This record gives sequence, structure tokens and C-alpha cells, in this order.
Amino acid sequence: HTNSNLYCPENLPAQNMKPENITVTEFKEAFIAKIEAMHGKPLSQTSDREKFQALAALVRDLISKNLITTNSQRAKEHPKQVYYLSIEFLLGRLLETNLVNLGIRDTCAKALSLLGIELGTLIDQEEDAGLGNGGLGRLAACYLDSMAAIGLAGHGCGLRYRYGLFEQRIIGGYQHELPDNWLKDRSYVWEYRRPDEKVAVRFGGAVRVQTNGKTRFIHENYERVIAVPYDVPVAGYKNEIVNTLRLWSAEVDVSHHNCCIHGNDCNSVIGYKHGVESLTDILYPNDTHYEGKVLRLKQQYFLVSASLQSIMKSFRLHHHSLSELPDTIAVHINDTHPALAVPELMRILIDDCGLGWDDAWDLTVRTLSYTNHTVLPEALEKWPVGMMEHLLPRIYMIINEINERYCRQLWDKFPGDWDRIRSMAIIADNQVHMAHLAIAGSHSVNGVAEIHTQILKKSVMNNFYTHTPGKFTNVTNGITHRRWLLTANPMLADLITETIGPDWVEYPCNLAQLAPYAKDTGFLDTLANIKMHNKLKLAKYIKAKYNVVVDVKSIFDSHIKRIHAYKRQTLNVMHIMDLYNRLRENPNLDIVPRTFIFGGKAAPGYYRAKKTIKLINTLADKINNDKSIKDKIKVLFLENYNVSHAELIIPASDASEQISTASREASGTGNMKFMMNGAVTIGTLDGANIEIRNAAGADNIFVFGLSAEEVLNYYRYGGYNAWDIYNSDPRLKTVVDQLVNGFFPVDPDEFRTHHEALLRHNDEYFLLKDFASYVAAQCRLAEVYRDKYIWQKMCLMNIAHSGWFSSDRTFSEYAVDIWEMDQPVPIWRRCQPEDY
Ligand code: GL9
Repeated sequence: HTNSNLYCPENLPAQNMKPENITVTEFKEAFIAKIEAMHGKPLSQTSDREKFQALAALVRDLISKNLITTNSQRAKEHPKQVYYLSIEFLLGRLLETNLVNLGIRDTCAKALSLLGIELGTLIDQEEDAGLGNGGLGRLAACYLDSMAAIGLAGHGCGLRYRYGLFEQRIIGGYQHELPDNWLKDRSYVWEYRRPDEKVAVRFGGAVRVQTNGKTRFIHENYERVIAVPYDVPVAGYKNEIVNTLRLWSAEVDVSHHNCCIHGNDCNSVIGYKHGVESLTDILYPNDTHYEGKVLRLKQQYFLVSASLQSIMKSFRLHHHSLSELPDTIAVHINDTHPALAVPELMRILIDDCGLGWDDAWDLTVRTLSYTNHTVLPEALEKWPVGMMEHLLPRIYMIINEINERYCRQLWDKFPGDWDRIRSMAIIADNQVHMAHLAIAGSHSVNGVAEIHTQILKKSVMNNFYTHTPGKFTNVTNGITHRRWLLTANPMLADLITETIGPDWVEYPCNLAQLAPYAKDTGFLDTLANIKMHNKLKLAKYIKAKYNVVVDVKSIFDSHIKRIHAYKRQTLNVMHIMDLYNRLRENPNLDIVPRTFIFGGKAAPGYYRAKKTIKLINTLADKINNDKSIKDKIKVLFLENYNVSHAELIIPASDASEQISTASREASGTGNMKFMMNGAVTIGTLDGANIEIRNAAGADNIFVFGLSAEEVLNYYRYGGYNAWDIYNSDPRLKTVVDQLVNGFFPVDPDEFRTHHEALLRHNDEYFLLKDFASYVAAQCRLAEVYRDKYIWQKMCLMNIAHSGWFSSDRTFSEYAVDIWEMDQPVPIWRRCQPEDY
């Protein structure tokens, strides 16, 4: 791992020069010098990829200076530090974000253009860092951006997967998974490898209890895996602050294993090395569905143990007394994946620091906080006791003790109420319930949208809520407007700045000042022109990649997210089929032309989701090649949906499909990105859609379908018969039949699963039930679209009221209400609710 890009060229701008003061000429010179130093050849002989590497290295040099200053300032001031533990960080590309955050995007673009290079070409050279599956991982990445922008000492702790989320290829309409070899160059341009800060993580072995004098727990015969940190700097927006995302990589303990375990047998040493290092090889590709593999449990403990050991090391460097722990650091558990932070912090405090149980427990609970991200039962992590005990014997002892004490406490409060206690126990049915562990071991538990938190309190976690109501709180998710508006939609950002001034970037609630322009047709024309520009850009991409011509005057209707039954891509398909059937019946039907855009990955083991991809592609083939409908509708499935594709699709979309079965989508964050870019939502009253409706106004969104309460009541009490609906709606019946009656030129059983899910299994996700109201909402949407100014006004109202969904707001809520941050600087760029 030699880091060639650490080299600093002589003529880099002077030490104390701020990045934003660098001139175009200086930047150009520095870039040329970097190219030559890094690649040992002149600019004219370098590839775009090499140019990208040099540019990124140059930008990293500039960030390094701010990193050093930030760290030395913090070493003096000791602000409270927050550590966000997450098994996923879905970063996407960083070059443009870093240029924007340093305030040098334009300087860089100009300098490159003097050399005949287009910045966009180099930006496109960067691989997406896809170290996450979807919403949960992207949320973590947005929070990193906001923490740095707000100036909080907030850091991410994650894993440096050798392979991120698989690359999706569509062959014959089916998804195929290829390894995501994002570290082709062996190192990542943005990272610093820090071998000096490595720690050892222990697996397996046994615990001997020594009872002469003070009881001691001696862990023996374990396997040591070395965790080496790779730090990715996270630059704040024009504030010179740089935080760290620390990603851990597994390595062998060279000194140890050579002599002790394998003697001099080279082959077994190499095999052993591979085995150990495979720990951080891959990201598990499941979303909202857990897979009980021992390797995954190993990853979770590796993340937690390495992070907490390093956090405690740095704490002890700066603080004398352990009692200061909760006042000086906060550790956040992003979903249950890092919930082993509870017993691991206990272990460190008891075994390494010598505290007694009660003191350790008090500090642990006050330091940790936990976010729940889903109510889907299949996502609730449970680990077999045997597996836990075998892999993490000391940790299991501690969990056991936590469980005993917790159940005893419950017994005192609810004597005789066995059912209640069993439902809350951390260990039950021979399994460790990770959510219960996280709730018991944290001082704060939050859901990610109002309705989600309500559902947690009223049903999924009701017993816990009754026991400790004060722990439960809501923090509605957010997105960084700097990536999703300022960077991804520069023309819209410029229009906003020209109209209301530049402060909205710092105070996103200022976007509300756009609302009065709803009456200004000139402004609405400009808004429409910008959307058209973005649509042309996407259309060009689609033509180049798929050789499909799309009508830019058509409604660009996007459904991009993980493929999952509850997200109901199939409901969208059913509406398209119905529309197509109508057009077939009457080719002269006057409909507003539409381009239906899909994108998303299916978990490799999720049969039905993979069939959904095939269904969409089969439908696309049929419709796109049917001349009789005169190109009025087109359907596209865009391959390998990722952060960079989202940045292209969202600014170009007119309609945003957010059509999950009500109560199932905890929040959603794509919905917020579309809103911020002036796409109008068609959606159910689920997750943050409800808050989007409240913010934008009920006139500026198309709502349909069952409410969450109705869905939950059907789940609880039954009373829904899919056949009744199927038999009573002839149009719907046609569509359902077409799945299996030869309408599609495929094996008649190809979409049998979908058909059976709808009828034989009584439509678990209520597609049939919501079909009519979905179609009606689609008709309303199309009618409104015909009136340019009414439509543009809706777009504008969405943009104007999207400021509340900035993750700067979200983060301020976490910082103030949950982590109790107390920085001396006036950093709470938290607009008041009435400002939005
Ligand atoms: C999720 C929820 O399903 C989303 O509704 C929510 O917006 C995000 C972030 O809070 O979390 N929970 C979850 O497990 N995933 C989510 O997207 N899954 C993935 O990240 C793939």
C-alpha cells in the first residue's frame, strides 16, 4: 500500500493560503505539477483516469491542511465528539462534492478548461464508493456532509469493504450480479491509511473467570484480527472544517501467526491471511432483510470493537476520569447492525478500565443512542445464542448478564406478566434480539419519520415504550441539499441564488422565500426551461446507452429505489399495463406522453424482486417496440442504479413514485431529493411522504391508497379478500390475467410468482386494493401536467418547502436533543419551524 498521491508538488499554493483564494493560474500550475510528480510523464501523455487521480490528489492535499488545523484546534478546545457507527456508508463520488465544499469548483473548471480539459469528464472517471445498499447507507453519508457543514466534531465509523454493493448487469431482461471492484487501483484516492492506529479484535476462544481477590475475566485462545483504519476526510462547506470517516480493514496479525500458528509453512500462512482478510471483503447485499451468516456477525463485532477501542484510546488521551465519558463523547448506533456496541463498551469499561457493573452500565447507556430504520419483521436481527457464544464468548457473557438484570427489573415493575417480559427479553427462544439489546443499552431510541415513530410506540416497540417512554423520540430523516441540489442541479441552484440570494445554502429554510414566485410566469418559464435542460441531458444518456429515443416533452416519471415487494414497483407496472391496454384499444386516445423510468437493484437471493426486474424489462420491450401506440409511452429500466445515476435522474424527473404500502416505508429519502428538485410526488401516506405533503401543501402532491392505519388493521384483523377486487374491476382483471396468459412473449410461468402473490396469497402488499385509486391519481397528475403554469407552480411549491428536509436540520435535532452537543461557537443553523 504505497500512497503515491501523498507527494506534494513544490508549487502548491502557499501553506496558509485558503483554497478559495487560489487563482485559476495557480490551480492550473499545481495541477500540472501534480500530474508530473504523480505519474512521471507530461500532461499530454496522461489518460483521463490519470488526470482524475492527479486532480483528486491535489484536492486532497488542500483538504489535508484543513484536517490538520481542525484536529489541532479540537485538541485544544475538546468539543464533544460524536461517532456515528454504521455498517454502511453509501458515499458515491466525492470529487465534485469536495470541490464545491472547498469553494473551488469554478476555479478548477476554469483552470482545466485552459488546458483543454472538461471537469465533467474527470468527474465521471471516479468510481462510486458503493459501501451501502440504499436509504440507510446513503442517509449515513448525508449526515457526514451535514456534520462537517455545521461544524460538529462528528465522525463516521464503518468498514472498508473490498467490494461494495454488486454491479448490476441486465442480460435478457434479468439481473446479473458482478463484483463491484471499486478499489481497482488498490487504494482509494481520498483515504489515508493509518497503520499506526491499528487495534486488535478478538474472536473465539474461551473465558476463564479468576476469582481470587477481585473477579477477573481472562479471555484465552482467541484469534486476533488486526483492524487497520483508513480515514476518509469529510470537508465542511466553505468552513475549513474537516471531519473523518474511519473505515476499518481486516488484516492478519503478522508478528503473531507466523511463528505461533503456522510455523514456516508458506501456503498455510497465505491461506490463513486470505481467510482473515476476507472478513471485510464484501458488503452483504440485503436491504431490510437480515441474513444470519456468521461472517456478518463477525463484521458487526469487528466494526464495533475496532471503533470503540479507538474511540476510548483517544478519549483517554484527552480526559482523566471515565465519569466524563457521556459528556465528552456520544456514540450513535445506526440500526441494530452495530448494537454490539452495548456489550463491547461494557467489556472495555469493566475488563480494561476496571469499573464495576453499575458504573459501567450507567456510562454505557448515557453514551449510546440508537436509531431504528424499519418495522419490517424480516429485518429484525436475531442471532442464535450458540453462534454468539462460540464467536464472542466474553461478549455473550455480558449480554447474558444485561438480560438477567433487565428481566429482573421488568419483573419488579410488571410482576407475573410473563408474556410481556418474554416479549422484551434480550435473550429469548435461544436467540439474542439485537433491537432489544439496543433499546436497553441506549438513552435514546428514535424512528425516522413521524408515522414510523408512532408505529414503533404504538405497536412494534409498544412494550418498551410503556416501560421507558422518555427514551423514544422522532427525528425525521433529511438529505444534504449541497449534493442533491447545489451540486446535482447547478442551473436550478443558480436560479435560486439569483432570485433569493446565496444564503439558502447555509440556511436551507430560506428556500421558502421562493414561494411568492408562484405567481410569476416568467419565473415559472425559467423553471420549466431548467427542467427541460436536465431532461435533455438524461435523454442524451439514454440514447447513448440504450439506443432508445425518449420524448423530452413527455412526463418523466421515475421509480428509482431498491426493488422490493413493499415498494410496489409491480403496482407501477400494473398502471402502465392498463394505460397500454387503453392505447391498444384506441390508438388515438389523447394521453399526455410518458416516459416511465425504473432503476434499482434486487438482493441476489430475493426471487420475487429479481422477477420484478424481468417483468419491467419484458414490459419495456413490448411497449417500446409497438409502433401502434405512436411512442406515447416508453418504459426504461436503467442498469446499475447508484448514487451517480440518481444525481442524473432526479433533476430530470417530473414525477416521483413513492408508492409503498402504507406503514411499511419507515421514511424514504429519495422522496425528499425529488421534491427538492421540483418533481411532484405521487405517493401513499407513508413515511416522510406525509411530512412532504404537510410541507408542500396537499394541493402540491398526488396522494392515493390505504392509510397506514387501514393497512395495519387488515394485518391485525384480516377482512381483505383479493379475489373480490379482482372480480369486480374488469380492467384490473385484464392486467392480472396478462401476467400469465401469454400476453408477454415469455414462458407462461415467468411471472407466476407475481400472479400468485396477488391472488393465491391474498395480495399481502395491497396492490389490488390500491390499484383503482392509484390509476385515478395518475390521471389527475397527467391532467394537471397539461397546464404548464399550474404544474410549474406545484414544482415550485415543492422546491420552496423542501428546506426542512435538509439533513442540516435533521442533524441539529440529533445534536441538540440526543447527543447534547455543547459547542461554544454559534453553530445551530437550525431554522425555526415557522421559517420553512
Ligand atoms: C431504511 C428504510 O427502509 C427507509 O424508509 C429509510 O428512509 C432509510 C433511512 O432511514 O432506512 N431501512 C433500511 O433497512 N433500509 C432503508 O432504506 N434499507 C436499505 O438501506 C437498503
